[in-house]
Amino acid sequence: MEQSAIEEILGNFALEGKFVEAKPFGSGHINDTFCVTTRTPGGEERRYTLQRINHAVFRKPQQVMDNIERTLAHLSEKASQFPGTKVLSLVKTKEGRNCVRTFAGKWWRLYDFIDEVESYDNVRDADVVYEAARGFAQFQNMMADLPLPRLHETIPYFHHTPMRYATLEEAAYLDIRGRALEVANEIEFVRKRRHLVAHLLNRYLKGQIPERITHNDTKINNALFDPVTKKCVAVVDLDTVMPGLALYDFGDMCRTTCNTADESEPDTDSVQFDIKMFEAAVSGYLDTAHFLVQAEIQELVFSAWLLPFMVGMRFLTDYLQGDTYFKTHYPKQNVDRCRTQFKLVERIENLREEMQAIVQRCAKATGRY
Ligand code: ADP
Ligand code: GN1
Ligand code: MG
Repeated sequence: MEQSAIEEILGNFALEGKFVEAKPFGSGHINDTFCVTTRTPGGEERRYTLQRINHAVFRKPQQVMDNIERTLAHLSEKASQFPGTKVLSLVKTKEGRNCVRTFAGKWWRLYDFIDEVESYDNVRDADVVYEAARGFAQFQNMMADLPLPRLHETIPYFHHTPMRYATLEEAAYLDIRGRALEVANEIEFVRKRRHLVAHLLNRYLKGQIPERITHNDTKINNALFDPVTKKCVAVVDLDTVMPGLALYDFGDMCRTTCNTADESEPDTDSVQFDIKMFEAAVSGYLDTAHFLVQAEIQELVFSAWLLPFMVGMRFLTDYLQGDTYFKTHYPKQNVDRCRTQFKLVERIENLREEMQAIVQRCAKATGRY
């Protein structure tokens, strides 16, 4: 994108200093993110995070922004009780709005850039995983008493696994790009496990697992860390903060923190589920998420299985539908992504008992059983 076009968009916001440059930033699959630098008349540099909200994914961007504004106001009120926590801060437009819709119909928002932090796409350090789990659990803790009304569902049925399965079957049936044969093994992989897709949802519908306010995208790169203390200091990517199950956040966290390979790794032999990282995730989560009920603790292992399964289905569906949802950087990236997720699923199936023992040990250590 041209620097001049970015400068024009920035002209809508009440930012400090004159535009210097904007660089593409981060490795998110959905929004377009830029790190913007400005210079004040006194010669000081300021940094901002400019994002185009992907409105093909988030059909009601104004609802996303209203959720985020409420979330940030609530987190900021509580931040003083949690020393070291940094809260994202939105830069308003000159008219006092939380985002801009351009004449071209694109939606943009601006945050202060959180400086002196690190983010990782992949981790092999148990201390960092413990911290990520603690950080996401703390986020759930802080959001637990958000005053009503209920947050908007920014993507309806986002973690509704039976719906994700039905969409995959429909995509395979319609096969608009003629790709179904090529991924027949992956489709079969899903079908063999279809009896499991409604398990958590059923427990929720029976009232055994409660609805909470959850982040819903707890990928490790959505947590920011202090490079010196290695503490998780902020949680970003708040577009999907909405009502959900705590277990989805836990499972999604394991999906990226316990995978020894990259999400797009073409060599699935190198995809292992690192049990040490799982132990760190369980321990960080249970040490911090004091609100969890017994049924949630019982299902931690299942959720660590379910999330790679569900995200793998979504990558597969996107491939069948022509790669329109997730950003891809080469032709069959969604197939590689799907295969890494399904390899993780298989690894977890072989480690289930060991994982359950870890949960029991950690639960005991925190006085749960
Ligand atoms: P996407 O929805 O595309 O994943 P994110 O909001 O997650 O977009 O932003 C992409 C990446 O940019 C994040 O993973 C994070 O590492 C980094 N990031 C986002 N916002 C900030 C911020 N305010 N300060 C510093 N880094 C940020
Ligand atoms: C997307 O935006 P990003 O890259 O943090 C996706 C998640 C998937 C993830 C897979 C809104 O997350 O649900 O789990 O890719 N976000 C949305 O890597 O669909
Ligand atoms: Mg992200």
